Amino acid sequence: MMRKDSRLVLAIDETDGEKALRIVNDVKEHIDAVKINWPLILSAGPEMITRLSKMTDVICDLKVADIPNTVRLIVEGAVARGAAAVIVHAFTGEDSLKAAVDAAGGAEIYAVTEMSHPGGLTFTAKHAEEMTLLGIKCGADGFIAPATRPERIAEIRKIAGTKKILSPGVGAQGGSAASAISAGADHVIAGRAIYDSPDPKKAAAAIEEEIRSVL
Ligand code: NUP
Repeated sequence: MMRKDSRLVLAIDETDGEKALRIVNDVKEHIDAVKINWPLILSAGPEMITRLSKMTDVICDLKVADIPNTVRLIVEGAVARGAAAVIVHAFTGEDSLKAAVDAAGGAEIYAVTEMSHPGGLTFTAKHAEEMTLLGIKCGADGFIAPATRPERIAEIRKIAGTKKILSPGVGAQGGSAASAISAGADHVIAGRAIYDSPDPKKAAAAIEEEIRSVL
């Protein structure tokens, strides 16, 4: 189970592997986990999952969207490399989502509900509540909900109950950490606002402080 201390997760989409490791090392006292996505895995290799897992919990944001057998293979591969959690899509339906939960073992599965970018309104927003219900039915540990629309975090929280909510979209996408936490997020996810900053440690500390101010 992920720490719930600063309530901040760093999305490390920096594509230079060594730089990514330096940044995570620099900010690790301000974050509960690091989230790794395809850009870093494709540029620096899946061994980044293992290397980062020696520093903090690693959430693999693979947004898995496939048939159950493929979902199982991907989730098993991420967990074997040291992932503490894997993010999957929920629109694939009950069998695929259940396959992710079954394959995770002791790791956590987070299902995407409504995506944070403007295009997230086209399809995902219309089915976010249903996808949350499906996630609960399948035994997901939590959900991804948009910091760019805190009112939607509040709606998803009503359905999610005590399940965890992680909210991306803080900073570069215009969302506020304080608003997301106040709306019911357990953790906020911030990427560019930290790793693209001239002083990532200071940027992470500032977000941590903003979160603390509304707790
Ligand atoms: O709805 C989502 N929005 C989103 O931004 C679901 C996500 N997983 N993400 C991810 O969060 C996105 O892929 C990126 O890795 C991170 C946000 O990064 P930034 O906008 O803070 O730089």
